[in-house]
Amino acid sequence: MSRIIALHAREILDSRAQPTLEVEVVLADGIIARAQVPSGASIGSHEAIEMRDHDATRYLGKGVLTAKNIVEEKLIHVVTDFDVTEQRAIDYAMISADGSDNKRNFGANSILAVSLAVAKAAAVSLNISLFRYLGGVDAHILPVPLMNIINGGAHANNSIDFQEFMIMPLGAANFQEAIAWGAEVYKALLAQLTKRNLSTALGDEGGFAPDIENNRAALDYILKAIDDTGLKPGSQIALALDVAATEFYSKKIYSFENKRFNVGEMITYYRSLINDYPIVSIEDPLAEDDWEGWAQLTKSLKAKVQIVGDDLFVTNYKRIELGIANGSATGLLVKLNQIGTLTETIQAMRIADRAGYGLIVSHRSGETEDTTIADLSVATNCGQIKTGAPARGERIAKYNQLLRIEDELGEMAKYAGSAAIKKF
Ligand code: 2PG
Ligand code: MG
Repeated sequence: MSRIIALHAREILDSRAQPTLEVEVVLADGIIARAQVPSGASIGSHEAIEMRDHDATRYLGKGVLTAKNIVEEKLIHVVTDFDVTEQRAIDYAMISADGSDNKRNFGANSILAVSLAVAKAAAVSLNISLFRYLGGVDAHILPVPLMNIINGGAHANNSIDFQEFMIMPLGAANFQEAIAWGAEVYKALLAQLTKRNLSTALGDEGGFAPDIENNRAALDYILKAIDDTGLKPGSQIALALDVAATEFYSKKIYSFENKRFNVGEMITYYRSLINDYPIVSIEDPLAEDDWEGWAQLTKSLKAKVQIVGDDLFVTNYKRIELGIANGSATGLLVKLNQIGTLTETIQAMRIADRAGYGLIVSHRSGETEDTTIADLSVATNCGQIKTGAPARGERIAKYNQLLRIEDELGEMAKYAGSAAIKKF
């Protein structure tokens, strides 16, 4: 038993030179644990609200000193004297103190930073790993990494309209091999781009951001890179996309590559991509409020690919329930800061899981060295994690943590592999 006695909050930097919040929880037994929160670029309009200073004289208005003060002056009174293992009660106390439906009063960043630091402090206090604390005795499945190796859309200033082109090492024997394969393909892609005099500059998530003609060309480069490694596209390394289609949707029309598509034409376009490339997962293929389109697309493509809702669901159980009723998507992207507490995130995952959805725990494009999502992915046995390229410190921090967890689990560790993709 250990009670919370203090909170320290700090404005730190994320991976994009933008401030973010870090919080330390102090327990009566002297234990201190720290968590840091990430931040998105392609933010869904239904996400919980980030508290920013809007003081144009600092950090272009993006400072988080207000959030820091909320933690140290308001949330401290909410969490003081709770036993650190009372996660659910602590999270709901913060939710009710905020009092809004989207955490706009205290900010999802303030609340989440405390929520995650509390969980980490509890694990330290109990002297067990975070994934074991969160997941209990059955936590043992290492997720398939969705490694984003070509960046476009809002994550890069290149010519590619889709946001993320990812590889999934489905056929690896274990997580360690999955990482090795991912890194080998990444290096082979670097060589391919270099050979063609294309830019090897990186986007926000560590993937390359070359100026290439179109989405198909990006997929072709990745296939060539896989080929160069001697691995088999499809069975060993499959492909995944995050279209982030809200970014190019307006008035019922999707505009990209200088063309205009209605929903029916989008479905036809995706069907042709799926026929030509070993794509097993497509995230946000349509816009965040195009419910009708999502139902239509899910019906026609669910037998072929996992269809993942990110901006659609924003890790919010109400929107997930709407989606289940509406026949939208077959997978949930899980982002802690879209909803703002650990408890609500786990609830959202459980609801989606019960409906048979695939689950992908995810980073944000603006990240820190915090590795909580790695532990969460194993704790929930969810089978998939999306945390960027196998490059850049804030991305590999998560992959390296998963390597440590695999090590700690030893013989008990099981790599999700192709079973991670649910069949419909
Ligand atoms: C996404 C994420 C993470 P952002 O759209 O899935 O890859 O991007 O954090 O910018 O919303
Ligand atoms: Mg997304």
